[in-house]
This record gives sequence, C-alpha cells and structure tokens, in this order.
Amino acid sequence: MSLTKEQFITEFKDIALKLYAAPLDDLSTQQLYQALALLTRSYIGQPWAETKKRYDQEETKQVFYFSIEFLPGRLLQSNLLNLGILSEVEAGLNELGLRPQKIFDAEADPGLGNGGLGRLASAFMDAMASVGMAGNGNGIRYQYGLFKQAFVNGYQVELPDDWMRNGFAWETRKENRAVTVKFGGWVELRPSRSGNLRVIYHNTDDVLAVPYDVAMVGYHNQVVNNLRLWSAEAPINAGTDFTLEQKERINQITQILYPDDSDASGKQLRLRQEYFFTSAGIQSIVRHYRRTHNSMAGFADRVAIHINDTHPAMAIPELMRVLMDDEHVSWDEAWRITLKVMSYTNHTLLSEALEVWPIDMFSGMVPRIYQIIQEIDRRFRLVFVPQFGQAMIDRIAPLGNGQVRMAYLASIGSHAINGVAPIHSELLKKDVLHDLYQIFPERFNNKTNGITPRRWIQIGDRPLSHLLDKKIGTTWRKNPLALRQLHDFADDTRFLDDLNAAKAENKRALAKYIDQVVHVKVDPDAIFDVQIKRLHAYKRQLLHVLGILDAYLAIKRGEKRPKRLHIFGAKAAPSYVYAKEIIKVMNAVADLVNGDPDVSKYLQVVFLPNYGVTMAEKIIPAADISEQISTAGKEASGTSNMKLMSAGALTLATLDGANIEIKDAVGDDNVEIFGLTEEEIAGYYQRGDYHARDFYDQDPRLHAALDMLVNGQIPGIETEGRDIFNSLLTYNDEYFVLADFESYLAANERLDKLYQQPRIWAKKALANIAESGRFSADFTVQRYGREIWHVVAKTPEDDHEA
Ligand code: GPV
Repeated sequence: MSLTKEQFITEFKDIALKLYAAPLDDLSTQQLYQALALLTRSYIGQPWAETKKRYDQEETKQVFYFSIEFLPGRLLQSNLLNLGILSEVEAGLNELGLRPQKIFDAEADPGLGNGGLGRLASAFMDAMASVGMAGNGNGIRYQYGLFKQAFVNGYQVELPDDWMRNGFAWETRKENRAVTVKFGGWVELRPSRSGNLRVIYHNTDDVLAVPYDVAMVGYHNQVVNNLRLWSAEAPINAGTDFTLEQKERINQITQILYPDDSDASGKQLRLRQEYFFTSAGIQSIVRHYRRTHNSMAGFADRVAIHINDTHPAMAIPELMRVLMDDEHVSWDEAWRITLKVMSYTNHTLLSEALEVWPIDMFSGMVPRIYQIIQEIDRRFRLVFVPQFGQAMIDRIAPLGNGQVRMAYLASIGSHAINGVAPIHSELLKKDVLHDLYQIFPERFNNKTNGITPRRWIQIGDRPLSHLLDKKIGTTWRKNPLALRQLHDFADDTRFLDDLNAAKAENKRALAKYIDQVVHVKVDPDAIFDVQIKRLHAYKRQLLHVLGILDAYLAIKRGEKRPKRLHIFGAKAAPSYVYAKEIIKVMNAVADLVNGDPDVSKYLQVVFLPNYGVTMAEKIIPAADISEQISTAGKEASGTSNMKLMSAGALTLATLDGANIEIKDAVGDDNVEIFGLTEEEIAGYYQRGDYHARDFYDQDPRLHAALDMLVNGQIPGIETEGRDIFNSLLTYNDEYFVLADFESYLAANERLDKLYQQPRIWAKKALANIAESGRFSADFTVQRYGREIWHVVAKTPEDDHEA
C-alpha cells in the first residue's frame, strides 16, 4: 500500500484522539503502541477480506497448517514492513518527536510456543502469505504463553507469561464461527435405514471452541492470510447453567502452553488440548467447504492439511469421523480423501519426544476417535501382516503395548512424511520410521527448514540492510537469492571494512542492551560467541561451558588470547532437572569469570534471561560465532544456525541437522566443523565401547576443566557440579561431550586465529550472508506447495500481469 509520511501523521493523531480523547503528548507508550497497532490493523482489513474473497471465488486450494505452537514474534514492525509503509511510519513518528523503537518495544511477544517447532510454524505463515500461497494456520490461543524465565541466585525460576494483559491488538474474535468439541461420554452406533451407522453421543462434556483470527500479512503483495487460534469456553446452554468449577475446567484447556520442548508430557490436559484445536480446525474447514459444495467428493482438491509433528495427528481420525458420521461418506471413500488431504512433518529423532498415549486415558477422553483408530489399526494389520509379517506390523501399528502411537498413526494416515534436514530425513528412514519406510517408501521426503530474512535481516539488522541496499540494490528484500551478488565483492576491501563496521555497530547496541538487562559491562570489541536455543543435554551447552572453563584455566596460567564474549540464551523445561542444573552452573561460571579481573580482560560470559523471538532479534545481528554443537544425529535441523549465518556469523558446528547443508552451501572454508560424525557415534552405540572416563584420564585439559565442577573452584555448585560430573563419568556421557572436547577446542583456536585478520574474517562472513538466501522459508513453503500440498502460489499482481 502507499502512505505518505504526512498522511500517516494526520491519521495517527486522529486515531489517538478518537481512542483516548487526548492529544499524542498525553499518551503513555503503551497507548501510543495501541493506537499505532489499531491504525495498522485498519490498513489490513481490506486486503484481508479481499484475499478471503478471492480464494473463495477462484476456489483456490488452501493449506491448513495445524500446529500446537506458533511463535510469531512481535507483529507491529513486521506488519508495517510487509505492508510497505515502515519507513514512512518511522519517519512520521520521528517528526512527531516520538521514538519508533520505544513504541515497538511496548508490544508483548506472543510466546505461544517453546522453540524451533513453533517458530518454524510462524515463519511458514509469513512465507506462505509472502509468496501468495493460500495458507492458514490452526492453533491454540493460550491465555499464558511459555513461562517467563528469571534467575534467582543463578537458578531458573518460572514466572507466568501474562502476554495478553494489555490485550492482543492483532486478533479478531469470531464468535459466529464457533464450533462444539465433544469429550468423554460414550458412543452408541445405531444401524439406520440407509444402512449406514448412526452415531449417537451420550453424556459428553461439550466445549465451545471460539476462534480468534490473526492476519498474516504478505510482503508487498496485498495478500493477507489467516492464523486461527482457538479458545475454549463453556457452551451457552439452553436451560442449565455451568457451575464456576465447570467453567474453570473448560477454560483450563486453553489456559497455558506446555513448556516441554522435544519431549512428550503424557498429561491428560495436553491430550485434551490436542483434540480441542484439532477437532475445532477440522470442523470449521469442513463447514466452510460445505457452504459452497453439496458433497465432500471434491474436498481433497481444495484442501490440504498439514500436521506439524504429531500433536495434531488426531486430525486424521477426526476428519474420518466428520466424513463418516456427519457427511455420511463410506469408510473407503473417507480414507481415500483423508490420505490425499493429510501430510505430516516429523521434527525429532529423540525417543522421548515420540508421543504415545495410554489407551485407557485416550479412549475415555475421545471414545469415537479411539474407535476409528481401532478400525485404522485393524485394516492396517489386515492388509500388511500377510506381506510384512506379524512382528513388524506389531511394532508399527497405531495401537500396541497398550498405547496409541501418534507417529505411526500420522505416518499411516498421511500421503507424505517429511523430515526437516537431509540427515534427519535419512535417519527417519533408517531408524525411527524404518519399518514404515519399508511399506510406504514413496511417502518419505525431505523439506529442509527455513527462516524469514524479513524479520532477521530487514527488521533485526538495519545496519546490514542499509549496507546491502547501497551495494547490491534492494532486490534481495524480495528475493533473498539476490544476496549471491555479494560474492562479486569478496575482495572489495572497502566493502569488507564496511561489513565489519556494521557488525561493530550491532555489537555496541547489544553491549548496551546486555548492560541494561544483566548489568554487565561487556567489551564490544570482543568476539561475540553466541549459543541461543532451548537448554537440552543433546544441544550440549555443557560442551560450550567446558570450553569456557578451559579458557579460564589457560588465562589463569598467564596465557593471552583474543577477547571472547560468550552469550547464552536458553530456557529449560521446568521439570527437566538436569537442564536446570546446567543453567545453575552456567550462571556460576559467568559470575566466576566476570568477577575475576585477570580473566575478564580476555573472557566474559553473559547468560541473558528469558530468551525468545524478540531477544533473538537483538542478539543475532551482533554475533560473530554461531555455536551449533549438538551431538551428531540428534538435532533434527536447528534453525538458529540459518538466522545466525544470514547475519554473517561463522558457524562452529558438528555435522548435524541443517549444519550440513550450511556447510555445503558456504564451502568448507567458511564454516568451522568439528566432532564425531553421526556414523561414528552410531558405531560407538553398536559396539558399546564408548568409555567417557578414558578421555578424562588421557586429556589433561579436559581433566582439569571437569575437575572444576567438583573441586570448589566454582562457588555455589556443590550439588549441580557433582551431578553433572557424575553424568559424564559415572553414567558415561550419553551425548559424547568428552569425546568431542578436544576437537571443539581446536576449532575454537582456529577461530581465534582467524579473527586476528579482520578482512579474511569479513570475507567469510560475506560468503555466509551471500549463501543464506537459499534458507528463506519462502523457498521452503514453495517446495511443500509443489511436492506435498499441490498448491500454486499466486498474488493479485500476477492477475494484473496476466
Ligand atoms: I518434536 N523441535 C521443537 O522445537 N520442539 C519439539 O517439540 C520438537 C522438535 C525442533 C527440533 O528440535 C529442531 O531441530 C528443529 O529445527 C525444529 O523443531 C523445527 O523443525
């Protein structure tokens, strides 16, 4: 859209007066934010309505992305950017004597997710709109998002995230689109005159699912898609009223996000959440379709439903239910439609993350869904036992060991199953879903994750953005592959110096922010070494910490090194004791290092509390080194690796997840690889001959660093230090931290050396930025569109050109 600075100023003053009956200079920052958000929303309404209308009129095939998590990040700047009016608005605010950033900072970050999985879902929403794909999100409107993390005496404490305290400016309540979701009770199957079964529900607990829609604004293309988040409410009953307790129980369903990342919680309420948003989504999709079609025959040509990991896997039996029970479609026809509609992404190889539910709990909560899964299970066995044998089918049938096995259900009921990086997709076929791969090889495929450079570069990294505009023009903003033009300037020393200067500016800004948040004065000239991701044993923050302890000891011995600032951001699941112990140790190490004047000349450590999307926007542009150091074969993809490379950070990485593709993209010279490969680790597992203690006994540096955990040199970690020490030595180091220690140090030494040559460093940074465009989620969703969903992207401009 077009909007001049002057128009904006007039409209902004006007809306502020209408809303608050006050001139701008009487408004609080929060009020200014609300007024600006509302004005922005008023620009979105029309293209939003037009997009919907166009999809309906043209009978566009639509994608519905079902995800129990979304992490959209703050939306004001992003919406202004995508509408094409960010510069005008900022100029207008400045002219009014207001600081844009201060207003943007008044927005709460919707923390409706844990980490990579939720952020990926939101990147896909942004990308689908931006490439003109009819993509809708379907999720949960959690009253409380992921807990707010604080540190007390170095320990993580979890505080409620009351993110909607000031309302959520971007949502629209659609109570006229509510649907009823049924739980519990029992089902009666009564033969009817037509020969079909009539399904009668008795004694169910009904919950009203009310949708709140959030606009997903495409980049400069007039496309606005929909993210539909469901909220649980007590139904308005004729006659009886609900007691407060009953209402409480219902509201609980969408009260809070489970704080588990890559870990199945196994709790009743979680299962209730899963069926709640899945059933609501399916019902509303079918209802919408039926408004314009009198049968379900063509449904699969108009609708694609994607299951983001297994949390929404009940979409499969739920669609079967609606097709059969409500739409009177036969089993065979319903199954044909369901298979064609459904597709599934797996996001992990960790066994503890593979969802299984006890049949007792499951069948009591959703009896009709359970019946349908029983029938899927029966038919699956009937068809495949003769071909593949009882033993194999017992392993992978949807029901087994008294459990509903969600990954198998999702795989059996989807026409496509994908992993999120090549190594992950290969390991799915080789290990986790190997038996299913034998039966359905054609379903398996890879779709490497992506990120949105709009948020990470255009919004987050203004200095780099301006530099890119000056050097290669602005086409990279629409098509990030244009970043490849940077290769032409790999030897342009002026430009390399400019790149370093932009990085330095970002580092100064982050240093200021760090001082504000944790009151540590850091040296902006240090190497900024960043590890930002959930705290997980397999992600090996511990390896990073041992590296810091080694540096501490070396400096204590009098060694001089280029100054390094280690920056951590990480939340631990509240019930994950070991991860929380690592957090305590990290904070204790930070205190030790920063508090020692001999050491802090060369080494500083900051652990920023409450890491999330908004904080990532501040950290990433300032990073020199990106730590991606998971045990090979454990990280499905990782996506912070892509964001950090796009900011010109060099990746310090194991050959795991998408690190491998990053290495292939930038070449061996522009990434720092270390550690055991997945094959080597698999070898250790097979032979059973990994002996962590040998590494401790044989490597004096490792020995000394580990001893620090238990010898009192780090104050306040008696218990935690001992537990971690024991996990590594007594319990044999499940994640091969000790095996990779030496090569990790060597890789770090190479990076230290390299940093002494700023232009050579900048040249490598340039190569990373130049090749980061391929990881744009715009391309990822287009691959999903072509190969899985069978949808084509189209924008209003395409019509004008045609
Ligand atoms: I399963 N992931 C996550 O964030 N939460 C989960 O519950 C599960 C997986 C992550 C993986 O750990 C990352 O490797 C991956 O990059 C991300 O999902 C997106 O695919």
